[in-house]
Amino acid sequence: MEIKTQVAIVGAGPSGLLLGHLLCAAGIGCIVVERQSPDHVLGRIRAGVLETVTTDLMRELGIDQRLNAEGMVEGGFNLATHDDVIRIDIEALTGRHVIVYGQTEITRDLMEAAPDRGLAVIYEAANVALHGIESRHPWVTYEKGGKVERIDAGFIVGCDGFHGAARRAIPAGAAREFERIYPFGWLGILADVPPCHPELIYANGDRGFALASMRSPTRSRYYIQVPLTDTLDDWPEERLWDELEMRFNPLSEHGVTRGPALEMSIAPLRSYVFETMRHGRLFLAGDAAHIVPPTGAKGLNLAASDVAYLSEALIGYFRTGDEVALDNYTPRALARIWKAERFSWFLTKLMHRFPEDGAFEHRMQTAELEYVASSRAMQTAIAENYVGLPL
Ligand code: FAS
Ligand code: PHB
Repeated sequence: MEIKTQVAIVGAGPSGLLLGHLLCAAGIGCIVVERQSPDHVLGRIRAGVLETVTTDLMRELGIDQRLNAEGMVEGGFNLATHDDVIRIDIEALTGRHVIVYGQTEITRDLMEAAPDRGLAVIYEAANVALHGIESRHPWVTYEKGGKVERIDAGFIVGCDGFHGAARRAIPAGAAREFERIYPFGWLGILADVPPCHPELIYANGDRGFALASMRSPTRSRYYIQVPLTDTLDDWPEERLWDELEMRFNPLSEHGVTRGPALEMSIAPLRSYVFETMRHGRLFLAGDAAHIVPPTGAKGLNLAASDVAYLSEALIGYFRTGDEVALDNYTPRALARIWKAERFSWFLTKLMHRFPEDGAFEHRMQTAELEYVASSRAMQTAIAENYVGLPL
């Protein structure tokens, strides 16, 4: 079967679905092809903190009902050492806030609203391949039900994450890559237990980094820094709950409540930027183009700002033929991406124990945290970045 559309989107994660909704809402024809099943996509437990950049898009699309009902507005978050808690009052310092609402729920809301929007999403599309990206008539092929299908499009947008096919379709040497791989990972657990504290706590204690987050007043999300050599076999639930109690009971209002894990996973940490987000008629958005360590809660929100810029440029092109905004997409998006990369790297360096660090580096972390505690200017700088820099 041959299909023609204006924009073919590869990947139905937050980037692909947000972009598909925005284009569809503007009357631009688009189709999303996703290699996994809907349940598999929803089964990935990832981000938890949304900037208003992201929630504004959901409101603009009229898909923010559940987000407004269930999202937890957070006017502050906490940085802690093993025995001291510094509250960053983002509401007082910036007049803005963040919303705690899982990426899974954002994806579910976007998925469920797709049929009413008229957004076609093809799941379980195997072996997606991109063709003719340097021509004016690119196309995507994929396999489904034992047949090879083809989608001819005016543009292709790679929203297929870090391990997707789109970035790899760009010829080697066409872009500079920047990468830092961190010497540790995050072990995460999701459980239906009440959070230990009303706001997030990022802790840099003697035993390393830990994060107490949540999804709702009855569902918690915790992380601890683990060596890259660790696997889930090294972490029976009880051992992890012991660690979390040690780290957060002295710091939190309620103390840690144990419960059976709904999910446990270990995620590697990396900073990565692919310094072009366009090659011919192929664009990249979200994790397909960049990765941040989750410390700054930027990953999902950067995907949203990419999509905000790109949808505006594509809609403008299809309405007026003007290509200026398309030409400006890469520099415009990269300007915000690099600032988020910096903030995520800064907070990762400040809050984690690096194996190669010695006593001097630990003193630097201690001094920096003491300065944060004493300086409204430093707290404002952190708050501005945490709530998200302007588009
Ligand atoms: P995604 O990776 O979410 O989606 C890409 C989609 O493309 C997937 O559905 C995939 O199946 C599909 N795909 C891939 N290859 C394909 C192909 N060849 N053909 C068709 N489809 C294909 N961010 C935060 O802000 N906070 C966090 O705590 C946080 N934790 C994370 C934990 C982990 C383990 C990971 C990997 C990321 C985490 N992130 C976090 C970042 C994460 O939330 C991303 O920023 C976000 O998922 C980006 O969304 P997408 O760009 O849509 O990419
Ligand atoms: C989460 O709740 O999953 C979460 C929150 C903040 C982060 C990272 C992860 O910085």
